Amino acid sequence: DGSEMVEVGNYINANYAEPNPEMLGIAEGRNIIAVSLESLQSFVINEEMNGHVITPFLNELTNDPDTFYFSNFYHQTGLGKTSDSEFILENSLYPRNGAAVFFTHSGNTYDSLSNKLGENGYHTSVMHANNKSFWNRDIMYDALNIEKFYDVASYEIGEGDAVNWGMKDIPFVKQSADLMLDIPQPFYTRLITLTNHYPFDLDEEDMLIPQYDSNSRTLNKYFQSVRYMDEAIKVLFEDLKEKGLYDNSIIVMYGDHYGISENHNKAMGMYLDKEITPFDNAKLQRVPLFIHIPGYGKGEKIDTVSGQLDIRPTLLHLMGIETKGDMQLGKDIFSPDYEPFVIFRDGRFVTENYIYTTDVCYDTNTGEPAEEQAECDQYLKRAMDELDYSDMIINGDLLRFMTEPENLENEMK
Ligand code: GP9
Ligand code: MN
Repeated sequence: DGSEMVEVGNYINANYAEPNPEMLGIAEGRNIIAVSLESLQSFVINEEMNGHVITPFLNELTNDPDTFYFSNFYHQTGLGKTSDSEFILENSLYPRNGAAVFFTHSGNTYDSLSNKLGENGYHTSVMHANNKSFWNRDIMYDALNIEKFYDVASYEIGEGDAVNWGMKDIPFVKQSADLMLDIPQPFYTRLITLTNHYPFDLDEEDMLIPQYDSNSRTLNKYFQSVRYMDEAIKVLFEDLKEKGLYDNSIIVMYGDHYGISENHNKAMGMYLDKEITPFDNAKLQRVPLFIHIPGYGKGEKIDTVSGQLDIRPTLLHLMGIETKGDMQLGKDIFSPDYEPFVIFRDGRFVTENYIYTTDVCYDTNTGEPAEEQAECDQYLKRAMDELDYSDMIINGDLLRFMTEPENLENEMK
């Protein structure tokens, strides 16, 4: 109700992180091309598998002067997997616990990234070669004010173009770049890749490295499948350049959620050469984030602890769009007020010094339980509060009060 709105609003205002004046608007007016990297976790970046480089193109980007690469960045998704990552990116709110918010709250009012960019003259869309109703996307995209959904019907899937869950990523990114040529600029489009999805099956010709040799067929195929996705991203960059879409765009790429679950701890332990503890499992929730700004030249590797909820404010500020007063729970990672504190949907959290999981406060430096378990207590309380506030916003459909303030006035009478 209205009083919840006031309480949540106070919390959000108190936690607002101002944009960094040096970063505000550095990508203003450019097109935004976001890429959801299916099931991509950070543990493969800048690493090898039995002597084979797994992500050669992305590795190059981690050292590229036009790129910010975030190496300590966490997914914050729950059961809604890809759809949760979309929800987080668009709204900077937590998804729901135990249910996919794309199904349960598609009737809400949202102030999404797409909505905000739309208000600033952008044409907004999503590109994904799957049925439009998967994850209830067609309905939720209306609620998120996404102008156009290029679903499977927008793609031509020729012979040999499909594997595993559907259209292969390489033909998908090529046709997506073609589709972009028809969108009036500036545009914000989000590509959702699909090939690197469990069970990670590929056609022979797309196996660019061998499989791994553990007791987990899933992990064995994962490396090979990730290698194919890396190739697809390289093709996307080439195509954007060829089509003249590259120079005037910003490309934001992020892993949507983990691909290898805890069921494969034994095989993962063999690959990482250590026994996987709950501390390691939490660290394995890192997914890569790349913000690539052609011609920028001052990119860096950033090891700040950060998470998916931070993308919306960070990106909007880079585009020169302010977010003060927005009902978002993430923070601009470049802000001088940024606090490294990432809360997972299931209540685990990560700070610079601690990782809290399975009711234990771990020291991030040693990976062992902290000597003072109470060090986590203040964060634990805040983590619970923040998840509650997010649930309050979603369950109470509080954003309707933003678009129709008279509703709030009436409720407060
Ligand atoms: C399906 C794709 C994969 O359209 O987004 O979904 P996931 O299983 O990863 O949530
Ligand atoms: Mn996914």
